[in-house]
Amino acid sequence: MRDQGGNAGSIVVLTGAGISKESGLDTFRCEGGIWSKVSLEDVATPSGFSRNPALVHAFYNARREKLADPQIVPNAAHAALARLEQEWPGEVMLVTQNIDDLHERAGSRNLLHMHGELAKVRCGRCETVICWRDELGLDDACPACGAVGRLRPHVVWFGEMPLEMERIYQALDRCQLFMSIGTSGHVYPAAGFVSHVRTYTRAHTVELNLEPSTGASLFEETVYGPATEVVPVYINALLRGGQLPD
Ligand code: BV8
Repeated sequence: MRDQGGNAGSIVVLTGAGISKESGLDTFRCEGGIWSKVSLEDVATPSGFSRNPALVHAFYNARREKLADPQIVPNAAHAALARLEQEWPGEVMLVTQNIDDLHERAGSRNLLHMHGELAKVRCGRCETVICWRDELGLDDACPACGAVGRLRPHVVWFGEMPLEMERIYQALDRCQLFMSIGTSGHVYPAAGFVSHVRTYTRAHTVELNLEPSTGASLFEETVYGPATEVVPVYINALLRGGQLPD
């Protein structure tokens, strides 16, 4: 489908932890997932951080260390999304719930991390955001203002406002295709994007996931299977056809 101007049409892609699963990173709600090992209230809420900052630092230090493992690399699904952005003649906006950097490392550039980034920390005093790939602890000082023990992961916890929401809704409002990949559809506002698109646009909506998400019935099209299989096939067909589905 081309928009009124005969343009190729713009695409918004939402990804979740499932797209990084085959790269070796855990998901949250699958069997054996992150939330089956630790309580999200303890490690992914502001109250958990103020109650026990050392526990939260240990949780994110372990995930930062895992992400630094040379075995953890982008997979074919990440690569296919980077290719879509490079080769699709219209805009491709990638919105990820993930805090890993696998999309960047695969080559995606028009990318928004709505839940923050594991490789960044933020100062609770001066709000400066700093790249940080090492361990973070209560003895560390902010490189910008010098405050000690005030650094926290630059990650959006439950009850905190996700990042870049205005840019995300602007992209959703002008898209002709909305793709949701590797997410269970549990966490809002991301889980509400498909309803927003269905309500305010005529965009085609497709879910590509290992199994039906909570919001599966809201998608016009659904494709199930491992991301490294179904995502490249779907994107190759899009690029070959040069048209968005009606
Ligand atoms: C906010 C921290 C408001 C980073 C995370 C209605 C409206 C608005 C808010 C709410 C609402 N109802 C409830 C809320 C509150 C809450 C919420 O949604 N709670 C849920 C649990 C009900 N939302 C919030 O608090 C959000 N903030 O709304 O603020 C506000 C307003 C004004 C002022 C201030 C605030 C903040 C949400 C962000 C929380 N942070 N994580 C981190 O540590 O990573 S969320 C956490 O879940 C992760 O970030 C993750 O990204 C996110 C979503 O999970 P998924 O990515 O979907 O992962 P999951 O394991 O669930 O699923 C994986 C899927 O992959 C599965 O479907 C599986 O089948 C599939 N899969 C597995 N393997 C493969 C695969 N697919 C393909 N291939 C494979 N190989």
